[in-house]
Amino acid sequence: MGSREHQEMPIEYTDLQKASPDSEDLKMKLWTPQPSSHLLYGLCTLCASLFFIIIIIIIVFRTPGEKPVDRSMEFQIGNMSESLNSKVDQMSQDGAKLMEKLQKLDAAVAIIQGDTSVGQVQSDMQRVLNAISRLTDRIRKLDNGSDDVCPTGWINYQLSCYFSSNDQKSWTVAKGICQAKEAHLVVINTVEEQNFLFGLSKGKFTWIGLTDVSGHWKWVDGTKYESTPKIWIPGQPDEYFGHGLGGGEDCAHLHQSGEWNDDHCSRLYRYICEKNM
Ligand SMILES: [Ca+2]
Ligand SMILES: [Ca+2]
Repeated sequence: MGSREHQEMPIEYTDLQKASPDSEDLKMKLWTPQPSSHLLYGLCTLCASLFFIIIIIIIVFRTPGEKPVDRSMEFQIGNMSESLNSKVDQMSQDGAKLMEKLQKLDAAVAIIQGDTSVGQVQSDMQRVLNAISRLTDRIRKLDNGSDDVCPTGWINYQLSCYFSSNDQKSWTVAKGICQAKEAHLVVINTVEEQNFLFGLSKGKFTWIGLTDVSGHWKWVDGTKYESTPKIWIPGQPDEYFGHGLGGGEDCAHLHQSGEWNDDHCSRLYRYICEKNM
């Protein structure tokens, strides 16, 4: 089209030469397109708007770039959750173990309360009642002017009467002699009684009512071995087998020091009987 306009220019110029210089037609023919300031302003505004739109798009598309941080946080939260679950499981297991231990303790307490302690308390109460009865008899005898709280030949100490032999017998024979006297081979309940008996034995070998012929040390009157003092000579009881008498050593006696030794029950030693006052 542009080339056709240039080709038509000579024709129009000829027409212009014919036309009046002030005519509107001439002014229209002489006009050439010029960029206006409004158009430039509009273009600038459009460019600026596009620039800002691009900036906003860049910012918007840069936001997903922060997702690795979010994923890292999600990963850390996941790890914390797993760790927390693991700790909860561990606490649950610990709780089960603790409950099991408590049940065992409860069972142990029940056994102690139902067996040893109650039995021992009952035994002690019976001993106290017997002692009260004997004290009553003693007071009655004293009121009647009698001072023989123990039979002739017996020695009183605290709530018991003691018979110290001059002859020597085997442990088994000595036990029988004491029973015949309505007594028993002496049972050492306290350190004080031990000290008294040491004086009574005068440093002689003397049988006491303690034996492990059954495999466990027992007092002849049923007193629990665990509840009494144990005054063995250091290294005793040694269950010595080298004496040539057969077997080991199952019977206890006071040694010269008053401390205890286990010896063969057939040995002939002095003995001490004990019975309640
Ligand atoms: Ca005793
Ligand atoms: Ca011994």
